[in-house]
Amino acid sequence: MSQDLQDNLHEVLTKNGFEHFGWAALSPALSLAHYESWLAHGYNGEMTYLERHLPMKKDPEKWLMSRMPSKFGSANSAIAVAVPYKIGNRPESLKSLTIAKYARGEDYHIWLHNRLTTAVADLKKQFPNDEFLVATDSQPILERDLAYRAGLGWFGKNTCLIDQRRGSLFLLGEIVTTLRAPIAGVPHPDRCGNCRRCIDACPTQAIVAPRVIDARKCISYWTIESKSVPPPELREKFGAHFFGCDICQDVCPWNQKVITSMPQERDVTEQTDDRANLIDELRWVLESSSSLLEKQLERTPLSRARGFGLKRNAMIVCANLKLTELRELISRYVTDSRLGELASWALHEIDC
Ligand code: B12
Ligand code: SF4
Ligand code: SF4
Repeated sequence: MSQDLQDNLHEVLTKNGFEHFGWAALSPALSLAHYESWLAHGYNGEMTYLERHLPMKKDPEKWLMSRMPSKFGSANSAIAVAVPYKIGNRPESLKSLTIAKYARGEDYHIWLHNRLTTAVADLKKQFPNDEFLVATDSQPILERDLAYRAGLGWFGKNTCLIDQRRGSLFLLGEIVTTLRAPIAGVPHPDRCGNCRRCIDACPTQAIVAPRVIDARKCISYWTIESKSVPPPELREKFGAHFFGCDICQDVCPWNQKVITSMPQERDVTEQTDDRANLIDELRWVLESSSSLLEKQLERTPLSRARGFGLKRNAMIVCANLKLTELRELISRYVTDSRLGELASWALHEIDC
């Protein structure tokens, strides 16, 4: 890549607020075998779209030919970006619930996508004969693999991509392009060493081996992705978690400085004086119709769980924190075809 090209790209990306980025060829992914074995074990649970994505992840160039105009040639590389979470601006209605840090504001599928799209508009001015496609968890790309090869971090034992200075509390995005990028990033060495804090701290033992998560045991999966109800033996391990989980990142030594510099939010448990607010918020979730919840939480990551998932999550928190104040409200769900069993379990947990 010529120095001019590199300088131009650098200028456009920094102007658009990116400061942690790198280049990688689209393929070959280094961890495809790991991904295939993960799917073969069934660790993806209900996320069957990850099985459908396998052929596209194996051969991204071929698949991208159908997504990008071929008059510019074929896409062969990508700019990978890592962007810190945007914390704050929680929905007014949900100030006290335990929500993963990445989800405490506007949905990154919107704000990060928009920021990348603006950068692409600038790139297009500088490189009118090339094509660019924006992705952030929106295309069948092995994002951690691409970012690793672009030199943005190493694969932690919690599977997250970690950077020595920035930790892992960041999101990944890509600009796939027809621009030739012969200089790939330099992959980070593994800096986990003998540490296993994340593995030991996971309340559900979802990290079944270093760098392998069984999503079917993971709180993040159950509270965000799943369309079902978790098995009873897992529920009590969710504690106060309402949406997502950060435990295996919060305990990571590489995140300690980053966490201290973030706006501090108290996680609400039964010990805090925020209990009344927490109860009000859970009451709002359980009382509102699914369509109202989805409308009110539109443009936030929480909308992904839909009304069903939010009510499911609320009942588990109520049970784990023994919120007797919400007993009557939960009992209304006992005859619900999807949530009935969970409601009965929650009532039992609250009473015992
Ligand atoms: C499915 C998914 C999940 C699932 C499964 C996660 C998992 N670890 O398997 C669930 C719902 C549990 C989940 C949870 C979370 N997710 Co998620 N998730 C995804 C998604 C859509 C696909 C990931 C995937 O393919 N998983 C399958 C496994 C096999 O792959 P993997 O987890 O990426 O792990 C790779 C490496 O570990 C590597 N690897 C492992 N061992 C080895 C060894 C060698 C030698 C090599 C070379 C590679 C290697 O191979 C794997 C495949 O590339 C990506 C977006 C995307 N399109 O990639 C986001 C993504 C991974 N998630 C993200 C986030 C933020 C989260 C949460 C933090 C959200 C939260 N707070 O609740 C948690 C973190 C939990 C965790 N510790 O991973 C970010 C991660 C950013 C980062 N710094 O790494 C991503 C990249 C989304 C984004 N665009 O920013 N997620
Ligand atoms: S996100 Fe939570 S439940 Fe999932 S592996 Fe990490 S600590 Fe375990
Ligand atoms: S907690 Fe330790 S083992 Fe886990 S990702 Fe961080 S450094 Fe690696």
